[in-house]
Amino acid sequence: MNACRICGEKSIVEFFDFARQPLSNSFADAAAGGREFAFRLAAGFCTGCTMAQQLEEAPRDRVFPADYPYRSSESAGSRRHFTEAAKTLIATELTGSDPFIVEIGSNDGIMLRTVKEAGIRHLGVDPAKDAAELAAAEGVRVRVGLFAEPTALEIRAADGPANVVYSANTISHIPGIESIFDGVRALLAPGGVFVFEDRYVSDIVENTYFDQIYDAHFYLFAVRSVQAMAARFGFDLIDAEHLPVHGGSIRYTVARSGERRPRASVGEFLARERERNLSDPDVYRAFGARARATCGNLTALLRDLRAAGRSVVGYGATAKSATVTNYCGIGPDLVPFICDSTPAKQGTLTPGSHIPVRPPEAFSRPYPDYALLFAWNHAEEIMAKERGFRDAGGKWILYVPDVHIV
Ligand code: JHZ
Ligand code: ZN
Repeated sequence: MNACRICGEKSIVEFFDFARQPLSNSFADAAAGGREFAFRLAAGFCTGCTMAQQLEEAPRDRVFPADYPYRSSESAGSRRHFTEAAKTLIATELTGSDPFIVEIGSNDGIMLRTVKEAGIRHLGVDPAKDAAELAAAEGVRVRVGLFAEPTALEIRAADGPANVVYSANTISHIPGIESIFDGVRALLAPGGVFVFEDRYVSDIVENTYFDQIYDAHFYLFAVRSVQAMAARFGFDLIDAEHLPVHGGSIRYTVARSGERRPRASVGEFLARERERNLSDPDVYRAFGARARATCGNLTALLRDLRAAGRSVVGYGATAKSATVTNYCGIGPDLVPFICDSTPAKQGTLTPGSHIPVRPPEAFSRPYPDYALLFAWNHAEEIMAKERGFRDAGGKWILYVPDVHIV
């Protein structure tokens, strides 16, 4: 039995085994043709502290290399979301004299651009050098590297303590999470807050978003498990807010223990999670069974369409799609290419499944009969942008919450 990465108890119940999987963002490696790194992707639930997590970890320097291709500002929805996030922090937590905010995993600087424009002191930290350079080109202050206590101490010595440490879609990606909390403790000013957003396991389970499990997403956070984790490292969870991004996320706000009174939202989420039996391993096992059924239904549909001579193209070479294509066994024979707007992904191959990635312009030359939407979390934006596809009689295939055609 595996030991929990948070509480150390040997109390993890395995609920899904995806077998060997590649790294979800290693598009360039796949295209280079050598042997691709693979690891066992499996998920379990800790009956001790309630944290859902992976059973084996892919090395972080491989998961987040200098040429990590994901760009946070690639979608209009994401740009809007991070502009709003920055404005909210500016209005609520960055109101004192000469405030300072540090972002862990700042990517191309999309959130900090708004902070910079407001004239507020800031620093982004990210190991993805290529993305950090894009942030710097926008005038955002960045430091290339991983965030941990030594980094935090250096930042504090140079810039003073931070009123806010913010992070989106990053904290759940870091197995050795104590290094993050040690760093935050060293960096936060008295009364400061650590605000982080990550996908919500309740939404994942409820909607069978099995593709949200891949190398980077080491933990699947819930309000209860995050509260327990924060307490373990000397912090109180003082607020939780549901966000619609990525199929449902939560913005957690934590403060040093005893510094701030928790808001009512925390208790409300805990009650809802009890109602949904989110601490019952059977709920996760049932999710696993539904995910297997989805895979079977999706490959059956794609094979039927191929047999009927219908063309299918993928849309959005997401990290999530690595799990779908590799676990379900979908290769270029069923989906000959995937369109994606990210320049760093175009001209490469999808990790493991080796489906060519092409620019969105390839979509209409000519339109396929069907498009498999891997970027389902951007459905509205993409379907609006690709209105011509529907007008030409094209149909979208979705596989969450189950396989259906729209
Ligand atoms: P999207 C990544 O996951 C990785 P992914 C990471 N682990 C994470 O947690 C989240 O992001 C935040 C393309 N696209 O956002 C761009 C179009 O082609 O679902 C992207 O490659 N046309 C850090 O990769 C992909 O789809 C469009 O119009 O699952 C979307 O990726 C739009 C809107 C997007 O995240
Ligand atoms: Zn645990």
